[in-house]
Amino acid sequence: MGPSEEELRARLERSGQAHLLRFWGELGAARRDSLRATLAQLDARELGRHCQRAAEASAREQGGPGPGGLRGNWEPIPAQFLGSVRRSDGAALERWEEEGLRQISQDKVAVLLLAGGQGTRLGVPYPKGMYDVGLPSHKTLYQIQAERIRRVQQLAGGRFGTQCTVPWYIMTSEFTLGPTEKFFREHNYFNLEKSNVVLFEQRMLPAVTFDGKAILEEKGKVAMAPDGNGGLYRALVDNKILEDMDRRCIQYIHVYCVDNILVKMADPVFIGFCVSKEADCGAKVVEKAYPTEPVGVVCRVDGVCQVVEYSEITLETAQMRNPDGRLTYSSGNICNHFFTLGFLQAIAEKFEPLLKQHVAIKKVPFVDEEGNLVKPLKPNGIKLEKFVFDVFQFSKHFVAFEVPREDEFSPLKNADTADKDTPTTARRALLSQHYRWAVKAGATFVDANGQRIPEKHSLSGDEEPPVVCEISPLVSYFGEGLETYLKAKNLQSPFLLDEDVAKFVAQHE
Ligand code: UD2
Repeated sequence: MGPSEEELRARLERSGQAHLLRFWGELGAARRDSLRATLAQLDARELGRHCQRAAEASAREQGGPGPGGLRGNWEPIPAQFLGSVRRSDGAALERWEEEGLRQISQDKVAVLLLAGGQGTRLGVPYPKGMYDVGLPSHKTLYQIQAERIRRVQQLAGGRFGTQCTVPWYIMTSEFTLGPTEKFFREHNYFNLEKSNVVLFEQRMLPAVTFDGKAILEEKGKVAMAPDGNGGLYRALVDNKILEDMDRRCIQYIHVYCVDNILVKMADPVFIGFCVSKEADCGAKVVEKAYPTEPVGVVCRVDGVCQVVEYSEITLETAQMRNPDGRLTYSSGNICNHFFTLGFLQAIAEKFEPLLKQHVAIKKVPFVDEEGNLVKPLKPNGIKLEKFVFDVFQFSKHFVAFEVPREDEFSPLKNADTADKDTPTTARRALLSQHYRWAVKAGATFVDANGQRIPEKHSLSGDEEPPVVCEISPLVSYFGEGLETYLKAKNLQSPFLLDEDVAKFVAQHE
């Protein structure tokens, strides 16, 4: 039932938010119940404090230099904390891979997907993970990820003779939970064990005006947004996820964002690298492509490893270059993080309240005093968000690991009207990678007349491959094992190597 109208009104008055009931008299029973439920869940005192904090934080941001200004003693991430695929020899990479696979084979590794974002830039009304970028298979991002989990389980289990599981934790929000759950159910959890796919929900926070009033988006609805991907740490506690991990004897967690089509889930090399270095916290990075690329920069400020987000770094800092012409702050965050369970427990128990509140100033539609719906032309609202990487400062042993962009990073952020990070660029990055794998495995592509199509050997992720070749993650996780199916084969474009084709070839060899 929740609090009565009088109780609600009294509480909201005490926290300076009584305007939220302005249209109460006009609301029907259903809308009253829903507004009451939102307000009850917010807790009036907490709401008052949140509104005040938001107004203060935005006033501070607008007043002085942003946190990305050159305050404090900045330096790029020192070499001793930075591993690199390109700068490591084959033996080291194999050792890390072996170590990672060993941990996976012993059921000590979980993956955790951050999928609570609204995907505003892409502009689709459903969760981004359900997006199909137009591959020949028409697999969605969720399906690709599920299949990579299945494959890495097979690889680790095969190497060490175990049956192992990589549980998949998925953080959603009010916007994404329902459709994500339904999608997984309809697709039979992509043949993963349902009990090993754990969906949970992050909290929502109200958007606030510059003078500290929560915004009514409709007469009976407060404008709410997820509390940022750093809302993860509260959500882990709210939903008892750390207990679940502990019960499963998980020790290492790979956290990643939903939209990178090349993401290597539970990447054995990254896990093995972090475990070998005895890190409690780690981040994958790529070399930044250009100064204003929308990725955070991993660096040290006053001796503390952290990420300075792209929205908060000054242009001047972002553009700084070394004498050799390379960007000084070149370690681009790709939202792929490694945490030990012990580290996450320490964050949950001690440090979460200390995480910074980041301010985003947005145009938030609202109802005016007369009840008219207004779509503001200028920003009018403040949203406070926490960032997932802000816990790095509490790490006792932080490492970063640089990976080749063309193998590991192609995010889907924008609709195809933009020129970067679109469905087209994501599709191209994946198909280029699969083409490179196929050529390396000894495949030859021929046209309709049987004429050989000359290979392109040094194809970057930005270039259209000469043919269309897609390889199912169920057949190969990082290009391994393809010779069996592709060596000395003449293939015609478009070529799709899925599980059935692989089985057929294996049976007829
Ligand atoms: C993120 C990183 C940025 C860079 C970039 C690479 C953060 C804060 N920034 O920026 O440094 O690595 O990715 O692609 O990590 N999400 C939630 N709940 C929320 C908000 C977001 O789960 O309340 C998820 C979202 O679904 C996505 C991930 O967090 O999977 C990243 O969110 P984003 O796309 O808004 O982040 P972006 O591109 O600004």
